[in-house]
Amino acid sequence: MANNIKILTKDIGTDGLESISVYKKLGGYLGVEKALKKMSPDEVVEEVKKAGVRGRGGAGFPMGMKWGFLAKPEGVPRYLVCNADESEPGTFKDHYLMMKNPHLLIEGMIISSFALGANKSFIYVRGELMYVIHILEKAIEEAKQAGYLGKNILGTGFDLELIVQPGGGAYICGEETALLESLEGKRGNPRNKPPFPAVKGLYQCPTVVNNVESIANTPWIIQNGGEAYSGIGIGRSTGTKLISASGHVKNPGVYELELGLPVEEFIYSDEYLGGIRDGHHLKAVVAGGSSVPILPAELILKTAEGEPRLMTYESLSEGGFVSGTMLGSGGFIAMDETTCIVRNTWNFTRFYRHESCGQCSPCREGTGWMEKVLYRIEHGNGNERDIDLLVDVAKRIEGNTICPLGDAAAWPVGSAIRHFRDEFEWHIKHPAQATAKGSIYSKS
Ligand code: L3W
Ligand code: SF4
Repeated sequence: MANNIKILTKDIGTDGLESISVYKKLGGYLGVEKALKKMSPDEVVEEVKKAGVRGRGGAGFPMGMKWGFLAKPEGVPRYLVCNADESEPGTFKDHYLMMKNPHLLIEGMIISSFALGANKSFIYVRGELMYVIHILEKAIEEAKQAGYLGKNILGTGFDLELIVQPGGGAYICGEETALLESLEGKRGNPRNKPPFPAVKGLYQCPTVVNNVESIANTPWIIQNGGEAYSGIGIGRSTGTKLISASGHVKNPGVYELELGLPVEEFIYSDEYLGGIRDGHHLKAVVAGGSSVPILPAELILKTAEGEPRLMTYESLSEGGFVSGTMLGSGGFIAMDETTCIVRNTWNFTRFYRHESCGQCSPCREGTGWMEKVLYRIEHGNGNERDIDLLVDVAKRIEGNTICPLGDAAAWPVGSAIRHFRDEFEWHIKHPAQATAKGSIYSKS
């Protein structure tokens, strides 16, 4: 592993970085100069493939492979859409990156649009982040004035119009096909896949949808080469990853770390989270945003086989859904022993019930049902059959819906019961204590 390399955050902290003059002084837009003047679109795609960078929105799908799937029918426009609708509970890294270094994303959008042959590209930003939208619009105007956007960019003949679109204000609009519907001016309902957006996306034209962090990696990849990028990280988890850390840790915030860092080092070293708040200890972690399975402390630090768990796609999912989880979008939520897992699970489920678009019955009905059962357990009205009922409902949702929101609602419930069943049973057996104000589960 390289040592503590920063690709996305290296300049953050420099005064005035959001202005093009400061960004350029630090080497900004050299990636665009190189890609547009010295490389062909296919050569840019090739470098991204070599880099092995995996989609940073949550699914980890190889970015270069997705680019390679883009259909290119004669005379049909192609689009690049940046998914900046970050709404996953526990995930706030794209927000941070756009706010602190907007030109990095814009430079990435220009390089990526050039590679894909898109002349009109969109950044779909979570609607609540109006100030981020203003920062991006200002930066786009500066880039236009400097000749990096518009017609005949840098005299190369490449045209690009870049549009910032405020999101529809719903979590589901971050699902790529719901996002495309919303961008077309419709209600953000997910579409069935296939066809994938790479074949039929925006206005039924071939479209690549990539996350902010994925696109922001491209200027570095072009400047340093795909091979250099793939030399960072471990195995198929190449490069660095932004992690947004929250919960009961001493130093919450956004961190860029090289993939492969041991989870234990990430939690306990002063360079990162600095450990759990004084007088408390780690109980559980949700490593990749609220949608991924929760793990108890012993399984997040080490796999069931006793191997140290690493911050990689592979290591975090080691053990499958029996004893593993997912890196997901990198929303790392650490909980100490004062956390009531039943309450936490109810809270997550309440979120998914509220955000379900209602198109498929297992998700629409199942999230509501799980929320009601969790509410009654948490509020002292649970009965012995409720735990198995929750497991059953979660299983019936999983894999049976149009989009991943259904799975995302089922996994936290299934994993919380798998690892903390005694806590659910305690709530049912001790209704008075479970309902006490500020009730915290305690085995004592
Ligand atoms: C062409 C094929 N394209 C796959 C593309 C597909 C998409 C990407 C990944 O969900 C996950 C979800 C959340 N031809 C293709 C193809 N593609 N096969 O590859 O696709 P998929 O279906 O694996 O995932 P997804 O629909 O993108 C994303 C999880 O992320 N998640 C969500 C976090 C939410 C945020 C946020 O708020 N920003 O990050 C966290 O873990 O549960 O499993 O582009 O088109 N044959
Ligand atoms: Fe809508 Fe839920 Fe179906 Fe996704 S899984 S399409 S959110 S009802």
